[in-house]
Amino acid sequence: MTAPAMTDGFHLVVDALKLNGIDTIYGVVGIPVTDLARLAQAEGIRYFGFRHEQSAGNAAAIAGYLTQKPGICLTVSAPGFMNGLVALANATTNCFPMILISGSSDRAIVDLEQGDYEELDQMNAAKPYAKAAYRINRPQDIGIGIARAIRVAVSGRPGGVYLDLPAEVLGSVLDMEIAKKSLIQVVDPAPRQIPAPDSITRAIDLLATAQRPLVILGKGAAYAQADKEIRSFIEATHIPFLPMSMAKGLLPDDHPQSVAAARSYAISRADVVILIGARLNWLLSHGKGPLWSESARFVQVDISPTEMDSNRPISAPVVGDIKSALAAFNAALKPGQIKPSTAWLDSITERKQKNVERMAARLNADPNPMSFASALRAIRNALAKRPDVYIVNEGANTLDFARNIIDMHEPRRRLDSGTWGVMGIGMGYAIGAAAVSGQPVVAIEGDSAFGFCGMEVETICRYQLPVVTIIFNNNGIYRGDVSSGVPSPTGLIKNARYDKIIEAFGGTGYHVTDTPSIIKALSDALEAGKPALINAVIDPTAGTESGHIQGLNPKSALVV
Ligand code: ADP
Ligand code: TZD
Ligand code: MG
Repeated sequence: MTAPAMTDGFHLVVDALKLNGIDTIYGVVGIPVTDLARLAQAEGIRYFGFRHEQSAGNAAAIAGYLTQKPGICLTVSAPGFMNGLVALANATTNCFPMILISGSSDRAIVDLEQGDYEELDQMNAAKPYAKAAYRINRPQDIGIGIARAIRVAVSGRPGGVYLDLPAEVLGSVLDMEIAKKSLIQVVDPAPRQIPAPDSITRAIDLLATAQRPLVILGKGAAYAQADKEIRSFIEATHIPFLPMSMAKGLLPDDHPQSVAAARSYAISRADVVILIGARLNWLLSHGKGPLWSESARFVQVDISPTEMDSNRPISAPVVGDIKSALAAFNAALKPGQIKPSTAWLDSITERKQKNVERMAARLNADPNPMSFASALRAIRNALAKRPDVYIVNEGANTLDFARNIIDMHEPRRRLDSGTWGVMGIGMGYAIGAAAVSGQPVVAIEGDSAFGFCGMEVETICRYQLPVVTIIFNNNGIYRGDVSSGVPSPTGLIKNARYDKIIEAFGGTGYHVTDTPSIIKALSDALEAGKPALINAVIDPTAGTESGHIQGLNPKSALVV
């Protein structure tokens, strides 16, 4: 009698991922997952090896956002897991689907705290920061464990899932026939969630009473890939729209109905607001005064029922997925039923024009050293004919100015610090975006922000990804030190040559101090389609502390 064919945990994990259409893993290997990555690669899954798990996790999270499939991050136990956990928590906070898969040590030893190699109760550590955390304790449960992780990550409000794989399970051997039967192909992992018809009627009735309606598009709307439905609703109703940062480009920023250039004006005067995939969190001043009017009423379209009334009463909640909800709006709308007043549209146009003219003076100046605005105008000009380019953006002033100055023309092309305002997502997001799209990426980075993830420049060079990183080098967090002496808490080394970092790995570095050189460097780098880094020298006195959110920064009355 011949022995039955056998398989093991490593193979089963790879088989389960492949069966569910997972084609890419981002991670850092070591005990006990080295063979897992090796095997995945041998079996045709793309593997991107990083220098730090946080960046691998950020790449996985943004890949999830862009594809609606969970991005996979693979790490070793305890410290590797903890490094990845920040990215998992950030993904959950931003509603991005990802799965953090970490190897773990011997449970018998971990649970009695007997001091194993890389000992940590990872599943319980992950729980507060993830949408769900699971551990697979037997090889025959790998199929169901991965199926559950996928479904939880992408269904309903997307988020991060932690999946714990003990070393022992990975190495366990199993009869091939039993193993095959244990695998699960998830059917319809993110089912449509069709909103109740009466919730659509209620919302349309409310919008029909509005004189001064306003649409706010959030990154949930971008995630939903309902671009056509959203555009036709906005254009049919003529309601002015305001994109949140990552929703820029859902409709082009130069669309006549965009009120981005008159944001506070439109928000403070709107009488009925329809939120589409945007939360009334700090980024929208919680829907409260002084920015918002007391009397404004809200329609909110969101997949999460508990988002309603979280900060302000929602008069017309529409709970469902945005694609289905907007299709239902479009089907139910009668011509002319929703009609913003002419006075409202005219006053917005007038205000936009005024603001654009005021901004123009700042944008057209060409100071030496460069200001944030002048450098960004140069980047905007270099990108004018490249709507395909993904923009990654972090920093404080670098983030705030770039959000306003760099127009977006395509959906899901702007990726930034998001809901947490976190630093360090830049290189991970750039790698994830390049990996899933194959398109060029321009990462516009504050010099401090870049420092959180800068070593991933080696990863970019190793995989020869078309990523151009532009560092806004103002020698510091918000601003550089102008005096000599002990470095201040916000200061970074003066005149750093970040361009040399990429040269160490064979990429192209540019050191630029004026706007024509930025345009040339960026155009050349995009043309080459190869890893490049532009060190753009910015006036160290130009920034403001905390950028545009100074109001959130408590100041000691006693410190001079
Ligand atoms: P922004 O920061 O751009 O304002 P948020 O991250 O605050 O956006 O809000 C995104 C919202 O979108 C979340 O409340 C989330 O539940 C919701 N969401 C995500 N995907 C979908 C979807 N497919 N359909 C409906 N709502 C969604
Ligand atoms: N740590 C993390 C993980 N996230 C943060 N947001 C911060 C620290 C605090 N922080 C900000 O909020 S912005 C910022 C830090 C450190 C850096 C700003 O400096 P920068 O940008 O060089 O990136 P500018 O253009 O100089 O303002
Ligand atoms: Mg800086």
